[in-house]
Amino acid sequence: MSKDEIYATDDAGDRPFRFNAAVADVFPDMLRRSIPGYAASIEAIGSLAARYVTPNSNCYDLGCSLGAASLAMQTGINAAGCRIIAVDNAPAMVERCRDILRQVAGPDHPVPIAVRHEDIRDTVIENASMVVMNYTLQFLDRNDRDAIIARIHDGMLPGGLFLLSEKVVDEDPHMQDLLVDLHHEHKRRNDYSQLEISRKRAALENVLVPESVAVHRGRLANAGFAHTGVWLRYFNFVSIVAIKAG
Ligand code: GEK
Repeated sequence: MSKDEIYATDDAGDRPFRFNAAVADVFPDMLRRSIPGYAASIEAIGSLAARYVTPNSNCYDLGCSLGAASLAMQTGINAAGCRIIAVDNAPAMVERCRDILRQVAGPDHPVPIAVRHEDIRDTVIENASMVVMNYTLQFLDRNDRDAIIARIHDGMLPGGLFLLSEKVVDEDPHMQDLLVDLHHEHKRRNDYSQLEISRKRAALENVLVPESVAVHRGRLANAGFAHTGVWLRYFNFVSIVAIKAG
């Protein structure tokens, strides 16, 4: 696995963060060292796929990056006649995702994965028993978030499961400061320098726009999901499940 040194070099400057080839090359290392609880979210996606994916339905991985959530779903699914649609709008991610899936899953797997180079705001969601957005909604313009969550709900089958993982902001400023500080300490333990941490923070400003857990749960309820709940929280990194009425 190549090491993430994107913000270690002197010419890293103040450029906004982008999902380009340099990021795609070091992406697994970046996620492992930067998102507390990432491995747990991928593991749970497999377990939830085993429980919630129903025969002859579609599963979506929106903002698939290198396909980790799609592979977890593919491994977990027991139901027959399903397919996974993995979507990302970064060409470097889509290209590497296709390579990885060719190597890991092969073309003859009973649950095919189709990787689409597409903006998730244009993805038609239909006949879905499971939809995953693992740390992707946070990169969408805030004005676009209600509409995509409503479309996901409307394209799901009764009893279907939506998994939404996000970096969040705590409503209590004191807690927010503490959780940000603990996250930075976690990154330092994972071998990022103070300079890399502050450069990355500046680069993500206005690119990754977090909201509170209450805002996420309110949006899911407004879209029509019958049940919502946080199943994982590690500092300000949260994963929520939302279930459509059966
Ligand atoms: C994982 N889910 O490993 N349309 C399509 N893709 C988008 C859009 C958009 N509008 N905006 C951002 N992306 C993955 C990790 S990473 C999380 C997801 C992170 C894509 C973007 O190109 C990137 O690949 C992904 O969303 C977010 O479980 O980097 O913190």
